[in-house]
Amino acid sequence: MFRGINLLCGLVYLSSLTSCGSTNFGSSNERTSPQKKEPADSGAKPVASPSPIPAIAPANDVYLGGMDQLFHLGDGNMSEDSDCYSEVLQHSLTGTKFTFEFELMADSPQVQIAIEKICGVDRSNNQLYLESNGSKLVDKMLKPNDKTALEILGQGTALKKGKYKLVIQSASMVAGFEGVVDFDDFIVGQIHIKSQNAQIVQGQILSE
Ligand SMILES: [Ca+2]
Ligand SMILES: [Ca+2]
Repeated sequence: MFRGINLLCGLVYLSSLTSCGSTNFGSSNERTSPQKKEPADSGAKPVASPSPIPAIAPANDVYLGGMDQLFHLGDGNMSEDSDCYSEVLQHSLTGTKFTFEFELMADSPQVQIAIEKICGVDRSNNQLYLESNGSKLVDKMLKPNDKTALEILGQGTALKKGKYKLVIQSASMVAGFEGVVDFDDFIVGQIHIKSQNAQIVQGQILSE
């Protein structure tokens, strides 16, 4: 599973820039458009991640992807009054769903996980979960007031040796008069994992 990090495929970004120029999106507003049910999962395979993702050395205190990499989720279409607009624009769009894989090399009685950088969340139904062996250990929604550090696992949470996935999915909704599907655009980064005694090995960082 953990064979390395995929490099950026620019196709996703280029196609979204093309969409940005379409007048269909002129009325999309992440704050004021009526919210509707998300469409079913497209079943897309993981294809790319932002480039280049720095490799990190295994340690018991790591930032997945390093300290400096920020990940832009969404579709690149935002109104200027959407949260954190100018900062989100500075980061290349890479997909609507991110999976951060890591492996805990031993049982640990205390593991902490936090997303220390998050900006641009306008909707209340962006999904976040921590999964291992098909079970969701944490399952929550990213909300507009999640602006600074977001605790995923608090101090004192025990985790077993094994592979884990932290998944973040941008919320979609139908916006404007033409029924265009819009995804909430926001950035996340500084995904900080600490364990009391076990080394943490970064796996792949995937986007869809
Ligand atoms: Ca959007
Ligand atoms: Ca947003």
